[in-house]
Amino acid sequence: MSLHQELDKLRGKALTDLKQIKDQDSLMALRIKYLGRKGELASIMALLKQVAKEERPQLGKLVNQVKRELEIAFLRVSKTIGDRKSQGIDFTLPGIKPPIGHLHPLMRVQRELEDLFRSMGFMVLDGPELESEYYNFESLNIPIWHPARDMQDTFYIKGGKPDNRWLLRTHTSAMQVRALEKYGAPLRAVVPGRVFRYEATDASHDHTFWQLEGLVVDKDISIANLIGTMKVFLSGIFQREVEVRLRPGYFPFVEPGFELDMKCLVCNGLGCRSCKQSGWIELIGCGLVHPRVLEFGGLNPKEYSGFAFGLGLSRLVMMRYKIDDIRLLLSGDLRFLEQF
Ligand code: FA5
Repeated sequence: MSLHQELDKLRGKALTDLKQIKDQDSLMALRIKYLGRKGELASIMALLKQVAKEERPQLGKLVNQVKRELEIAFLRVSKTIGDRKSQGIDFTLPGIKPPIGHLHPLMRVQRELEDLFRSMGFMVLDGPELESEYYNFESLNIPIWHPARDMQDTFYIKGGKPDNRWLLRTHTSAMQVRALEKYGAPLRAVVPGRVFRYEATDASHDHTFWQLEGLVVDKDISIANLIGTMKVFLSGIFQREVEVRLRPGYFPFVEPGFELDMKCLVCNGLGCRSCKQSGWIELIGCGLVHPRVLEFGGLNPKEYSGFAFGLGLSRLVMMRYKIDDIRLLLSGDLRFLEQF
């Protein structure tokens, strides 16, 4: 058989073998067999030396042509089986949706509130969760004998000074004097964040929950400013007017102080376990900043006044999504979280 015929035979055999190939491993083996360094084509090329000099250029050209043709054929087969194998896809089947995470409902509402308050000219501040007794209580006019300071009410951390221990902050109000110290007046700020209490938990009380503090200090601030701000942000977050009631409430760091309740949206005011059958849910503590707090913040209460509020953000989320147990929020239960 002439070299020419041998080449032709090899070409035909390789192309026929290629048709049987279904996976990359056998393709690789076939490639080595025909195109490898010690493969069949290489042996034919080695024979070129024995051919008469004048025939060599023509035969060499032919060998290269066959080589190129086979390389292209191998590449084509590799691409088709590669697609199918590496992705494991049958394009006729419906696709598999990859799981994509999303924001926790608490964080979603927190960010909406931040945007809302920013649009009203408020700064958004962050504060430490591990706080000193001074900022959490003392600077808020909560004296040492106040029951809120009780070991049973609060999580104290070992260490710290005997007269200024460390604790997990019980409210975002701990940021009031910190903000006044840093930014002075006039001031418009909100502080969203996690707070902690030694609490017997129930459907509307958790030991770890979120609040959003608001603090406005300027000249001639009145209760009208406080109520106006509450109305704007509540209708902003619920996208409609919501029914609220304001009643007197005692907080040592405001004077006068109020509690704002909202008609329970879980039961539409009919009474359920979330609102303890009352039809109303306690949502916000608020009032005009106590002169002592302004003083602690380095301001003259004769010159400045202000209002402050502490929104129960976790409860707002309950109302917004009609969640009937606050403990679900931090339960980590995906069956719950995937509903949002
Ligand atoms: C305070 O925490 C005050 N710092 C609020 C304040 C700020 C008053 C500024 C005046 C001026 P209170 O303990 O009532 O107050 O909590 C405020 C809100 O947090 C409540 O209205 C309620 O919505 C929410 N809250 C309180 N305790 C819990 C709890 N255990 N679980 C979930 N939410 C709670």
